[in-house]
Parts: sequence; structure tokens; C-alpha cells
Amino acid sequence: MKTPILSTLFELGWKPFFSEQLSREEERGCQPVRVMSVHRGMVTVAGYGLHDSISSTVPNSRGPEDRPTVGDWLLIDHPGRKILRILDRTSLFKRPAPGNDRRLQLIAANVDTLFVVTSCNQDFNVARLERYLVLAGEVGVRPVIVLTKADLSPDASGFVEAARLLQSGVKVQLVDARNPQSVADLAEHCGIGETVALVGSSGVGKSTLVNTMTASNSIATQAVRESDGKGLHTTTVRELHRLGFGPEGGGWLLDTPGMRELQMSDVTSGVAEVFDDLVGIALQCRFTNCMHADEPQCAIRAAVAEGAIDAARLARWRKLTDEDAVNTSAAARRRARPRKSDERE
Ligand SMILES: Nc1nc2c(ncn2[C@@H]2O[C@H](COP(=O)(O)OP(=O)(O)OP(=O)(O)O)[C@@H](O)[C@H]2O)c(=O)[nH]1
Ligand SMILES: [Mg+2]
Ligand SMILES: [Zn+2]
Repeated sequence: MKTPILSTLFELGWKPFFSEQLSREEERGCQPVRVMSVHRGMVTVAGYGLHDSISSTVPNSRGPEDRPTVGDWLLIDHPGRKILRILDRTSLFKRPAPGNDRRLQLIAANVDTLFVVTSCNQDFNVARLERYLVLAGEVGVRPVIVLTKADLSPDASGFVEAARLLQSGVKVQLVDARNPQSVADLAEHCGIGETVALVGSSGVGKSTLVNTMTASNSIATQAVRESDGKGLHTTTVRELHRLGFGPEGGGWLLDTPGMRELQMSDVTSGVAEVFDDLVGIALQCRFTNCMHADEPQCAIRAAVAEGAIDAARLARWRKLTDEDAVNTSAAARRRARPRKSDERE
């Protein structure tokens, strides 16, 4: 490929990881494009000299992970604008879809940093934040906890402290999402070609943050319900938005709809990462398969008794571990079953 094409693709987030996947023929005859948003049966893509909606059909698609999701790099044929294949991803966020069938829902691909957004009010919930951190750990993406509505909280420092305790070394940023000066520090995670996904409950200010960081007002936002402070699920599509800093342009912000629930499946290593302190202590238990219930010489129970670990945090660790085990084996059973259609995005 020639340099000018590469420089433009570079701004879109193109990396050697992707170009190495192309054969010589593909480099000549096909075009890589990035998925900006996904709609029913269609994807909006951007590439060199191209910004268009095309059919989202992928040939020989076998499983739910073979569908394009926002952030994906696709290889399309030039004249036909048909998807030839989805390039391997540097990262993939997914979850069991809400509802009873628990099919897989893809959230975003090729993300570099995850902004876990919550506000300094009743939305702040350590168990939910831990779930997002587990997801980031599992996917291998750096998390930043963004605490919004600092301006509405009489004592925001308490929220900052509680957030810092969730995972050793985790970055926490306190902002007024409507204020450009207040969010300026967040831009460091979003340089040229970098992709940041924003996740969190409805109403915490994800779209407000994107609007402020991109110095635009293009995304609709809506005041939260007064009675309980909950959001009204204003954003309905996941979409990449470009940061407009400087002539070169900046990175990409992926706005997502607020999630009602976040079930965990296939996140064993993510859980181990967020709770690495507890995992370390459990290594000292006499039995390698210790359930930390009534086994002799249990290091976890000893640590609780000493006050070295927080019993509530221990309970959350166990809950996540159990949930992961149940959902992961259910997912494995589903994968083993032959299936005709799996059309949900
Ligand atoms: N005072 C104040 N208001 C904020 C802040 N962040 C967001 N808001 C307000 O909170 C409301 C909800 O913000 P949105 O940006 O729509 O929230 P969202 O996270 O995108 O919600 P969904 O799209 O429903 O998932 C809007 O009225 C915002 O103006 C903040 O830091 N301070
Ligand atoms: Mg929104
Ligand atoms: Zn034990």
C-alpha cells in the first residue's frame, strides 16, 4: 500500500496488527474499512475516500463473533462494496445478551481504552463498576473510571476514594462532563488513531462527555428522571465519534447505550486480574481447591478474621466467580448445539 493511504487509515486506527493480515493480492484488490456504527442489516463504514452504508453480511459466518461490530476492521471488495471478511481484532467486548436466551452480544472491537463512566450520586455502585473492570481485564484493555457530575456532589472525594479501592492502580478521573476544561485530561487517552469506548448506565453522561470532548452538540442527551435519577436510555446506537483536536484530528470515542445489566461469561482471567489481591491470598490456602467455607487452614478466612480483607469485597468476588462458572458452561453447551439462525446484533 502507498503511504498516503496508510496515513489516512492510521488516523482511523489502522495498525500493523491489521495490515499484517492482508495478502499481497488483498492489498492490491481490496479495501480495509472501519465500522463506525451498526444498524439492522447494514454497517456504516469509513475508509480511504469512503464513508458509506453497506450490507453487514459476512460470507461463511459461523458464530456470533463473525458479525461485524462497531470498531471492527473489514476487508471489502472494491467495486461491489461487499464484506469479504472481518479482520482479527486486537480486542473484543461482548456479553451475554440481556433476556433469557443469553446469546452473545458484541459490544465493540479494537478498543484501546475503556472509560467506565458513573456519576457521583446513586448510580455509583461498586459491584457494577467491578463488572466493567473485569470485562476490561478480560479483554486486555486499560480501564479509566470516569466519575461525572462532580459539580452536583457536595463531597466527590469520597467517590474517588471508593473507586480507587476497586483495583490496584486503576485510574480515576473526576469531571463535570459538560465542562471542556474539566474533561481536558481525558484526551490523553485518545490520541491520533486511538479508540476509547464509553460504557456505563443510562444517564451518567456518556454522550455529554463525547459532545464536550469533540466540541460539538451532535449527540442527543436528556435529563435524568427526577424521581430516581435514572437515565431515559437516550442513546440507542453504538457509534464512533471523532475527536477534533488539531489539524491532524484526534482519536475515536465510542458512545454506547446505557446498559441495564451486565452478566459475566468467559471472564475468569478478568476476575482474577481485578481481584488479584484475593487470588494471591487464596494461594496460601492449604487445599488448592479450597472453597474458603469450612476447610482447615484457609488463608482467605484467616485474612477476613484479621480484618485484612473486606468481607463485602470477598462476597462480590465469589458471586462473580460463581456467575462466570454458570454462564460459561451454559455458553459452552449452546456452542455445542447446532443452530440455524443467530441474527441478533
Ligand atoms: N451537572 C451535570 N450534569 C451532567 C453531567 N454529565 C451529564 N449530565 C447531564 O446528565 C443527563 C444525562 O446525560 P447523557 O449524556 O444523556 O447520559 P448518557 O450516559 O449518554 O445516557 P444514555 O444515552 O441514556 O445511556 C443530561 O441532562 C446531561 O446534561 C455532569 O458532569 N454534570
Ligand atoms: Mg447517551
Ligand atoms: Zn481458602
